[in-house]
Amino acid sequence: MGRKFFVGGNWKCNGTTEEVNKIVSTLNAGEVPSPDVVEVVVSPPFLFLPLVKTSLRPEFQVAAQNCWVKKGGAFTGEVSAEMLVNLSIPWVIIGHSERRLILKESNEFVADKVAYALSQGLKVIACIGETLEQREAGSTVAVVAEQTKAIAAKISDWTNVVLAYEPVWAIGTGKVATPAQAQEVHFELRKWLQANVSPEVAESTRIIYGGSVTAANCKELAAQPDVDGFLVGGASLKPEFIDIIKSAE
Ligand code: G2H
Repeated sequence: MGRKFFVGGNWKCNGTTEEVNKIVSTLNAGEVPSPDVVEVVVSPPFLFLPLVKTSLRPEFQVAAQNCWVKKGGAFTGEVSAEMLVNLSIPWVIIGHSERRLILKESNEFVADKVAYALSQGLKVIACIGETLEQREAGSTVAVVAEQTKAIAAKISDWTNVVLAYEPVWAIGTGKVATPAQAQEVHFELRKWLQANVSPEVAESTRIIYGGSVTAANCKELAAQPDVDGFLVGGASLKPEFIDIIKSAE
């Protein structure tokens, strides 16, 4: 079976109730391909998750942008995987580079979060990607392989994992990876999964691209054989997100 195209919208730390309602209205009115063709998941800040979940068209799903690394308890300011499950939030983004770099989340910590979230029944969008310095040093593939290896060491079932390749130098900068650059890394990641996990997991796991994806550049990226969708930041707050969803066709 082919890999179903996946489009995620990462709203990051943006939005007021009014703005959230406006984005949801735009999404609800948008003409998009059928859910057989594309899986759409939007990720508002925690506070807006219940509002978005209840007001969003039913074929679109929601994701949290993070969750705690283990069972909830005395961890001030954190939100546990159990709480997300309790509120029927099916997806969570883990290991976004903004958390890896600003909040110093290590490969191991991210991998522990992925494993714990999966163990609780959540589906995970696991983010990986190299910095500009690492790319310029020629270590892109080694860096993303190391990040993937940390996750692979802690999970055995990849069914509920989407891998998001997000080069840090392309995030929110307007400097999108070229289709060839994205394809090269996605191809290498699939090869890594084939050699180190299994050919089945390599074949079935969706590897999506994130980093300055827009309506203007998504078509060419989507045409790459190993690009199975997108994780969209800035453009997911705008009506052009509908056009990005349409790139699935
Ligand atoms: C990468 C992406 C969404 P943007 O972080 O995860 O953001 O599309 O704004 O570069």
